[in-house]
Amino acid sequence: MKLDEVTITRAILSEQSKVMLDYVDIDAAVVGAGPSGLVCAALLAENGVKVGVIEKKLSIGGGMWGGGMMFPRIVVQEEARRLLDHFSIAYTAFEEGYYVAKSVEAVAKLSAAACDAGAEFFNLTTVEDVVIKDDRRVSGLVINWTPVEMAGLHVDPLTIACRYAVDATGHDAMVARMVACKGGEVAVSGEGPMWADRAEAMIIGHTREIFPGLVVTGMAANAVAGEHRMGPIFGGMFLSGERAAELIRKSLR
Ligand code: 48F
Repeated sequence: MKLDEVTITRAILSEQSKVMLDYVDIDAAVVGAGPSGLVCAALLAENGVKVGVIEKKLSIGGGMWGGGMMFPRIVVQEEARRLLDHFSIAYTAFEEGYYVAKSVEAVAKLSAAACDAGAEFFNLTTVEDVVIKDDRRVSGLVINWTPVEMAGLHVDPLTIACRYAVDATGHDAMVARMVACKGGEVAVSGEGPMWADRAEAMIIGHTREIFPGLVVTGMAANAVAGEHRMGPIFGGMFLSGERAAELIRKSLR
């Protein structure tokens, strides 16, 4: 078979343009492809929700790749072990209730699960603003290519519509901050110092719809609430992603 560069180009442009047109209006837009966003997206997609994951970096996986201080292992506690099983992430038992998984495998399996279930990924894409109209609800996201932002180019963004936006942007809680600074009744307290036990216990309660149409999950949920950080234990991230998916699924039903 003789290969033609222009056919390769047409293949990419044609397929991706179709997807982008289709995803201009979606049920759930998950901002950030770290562990909480990936779990949320995978579980939403598994339940038939049309979900797009918008990730500003080239790579998917957020802070999970690096494990603890670049030792590529994550710890997951008993309460979240069923989610390791659900996503077929292998683990070994350490002490009672502590399980250790490979960070690379965790990212790969969560990403694969989200893809298999039908979630679409838009990497290299930064959310730079939100749409809030008279109904005082986040009804869309303003997006641009990350390299545009990095180069400081003056290029206007595009906008997608969503029934729900999920702030899974981690420690910075970027979408919540956008809503707060655009006059939404949202306060972002910022995360507290390390306290793994408390941070993991509280994160599920902090995973909630903080403004109509905006659900926070993962470290963003703790940062909004002024809650502690937890370091490289990831059960809370998985459970928070699951909780966010559950909230949205129930509300869309
Ligand atoms: O930080 P991140 O992994 O978020 P998470 O799911 O997990 C936190 C843990 O990794 C760890 C921890 C717990 O165990 O403390 O830190 O809460 O992933 C957040 C993702 O959001 C992307 C960012 O590149 C990262 O991959 N992101 C941030 N801002 C934007 C964004 C934005 N404006 N638009 C698109 N993506």
